Amino acid sequence: QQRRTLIAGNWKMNGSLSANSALLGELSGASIASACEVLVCVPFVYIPQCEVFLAKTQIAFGAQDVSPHQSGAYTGEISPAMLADFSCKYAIVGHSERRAYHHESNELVAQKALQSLRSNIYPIVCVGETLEQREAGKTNEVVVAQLQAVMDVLDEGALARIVVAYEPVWAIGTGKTATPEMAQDVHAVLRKTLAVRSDFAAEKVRILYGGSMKPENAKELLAMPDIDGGLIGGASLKAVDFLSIVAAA
Ligand code: 3PY
Repeated sequence: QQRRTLIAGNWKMNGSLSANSALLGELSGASIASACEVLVCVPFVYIPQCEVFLAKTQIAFGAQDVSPHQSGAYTGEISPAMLADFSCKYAIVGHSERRAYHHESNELVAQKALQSLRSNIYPIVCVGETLEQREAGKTNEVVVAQLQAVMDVLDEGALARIVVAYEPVWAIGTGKTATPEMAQDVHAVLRKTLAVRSDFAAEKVRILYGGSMKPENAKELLAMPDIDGGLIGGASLKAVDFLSIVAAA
């Protein structure tokens, strides 16, 4: 398996200029194994701060959302081309908080992924089921539909450049984590879905686990064959915690 592990922090709507400089300072001072790619996804307004702070480090930075359009009359939106202007490398799309609070559909998320790739921003496509859907036995159906919508708008080459993040909604910010086996089962389904379209993409695409990944559970989750990294919420705000997840990778 040649997929490089990706440990991505999702800061969500947290941070300040001074808190970020302390956190980014600690992260950039740490020694990180080259086998692991480290990324922080920060609120839009702090992207220029990351560009300055992380310029000479191995740590990449990204956004937590992006517009599905490249420019025009879309008040309040930030386009992929604008992110690229600041050397931003990734954008999270379709996080469950955006799907829930901003009513983002699978099709909208797919457009965001497509437009991101056009500006060479790698989209981290989040998929995941709610507790109700899991209990109804619909987990696979839900995540496959979420991924399929993205696959429908991308050609094979573009598909191979996305990152997928499986985040069970019931495990986000609740402290509950899927067991490594539960997560692996869904990751395997996602990889199989990619393979129906392209074996090349299925081999290339990294599938991250997200949802209360922390230092205590990172190692066993990351040991699973189809778990290629993590999308880390709360634990990415503390340098010691985030770095100990990086060390587990
Ligand atoms: C979490 O771990 O809470 C996340 O939502 C990461 O994106």
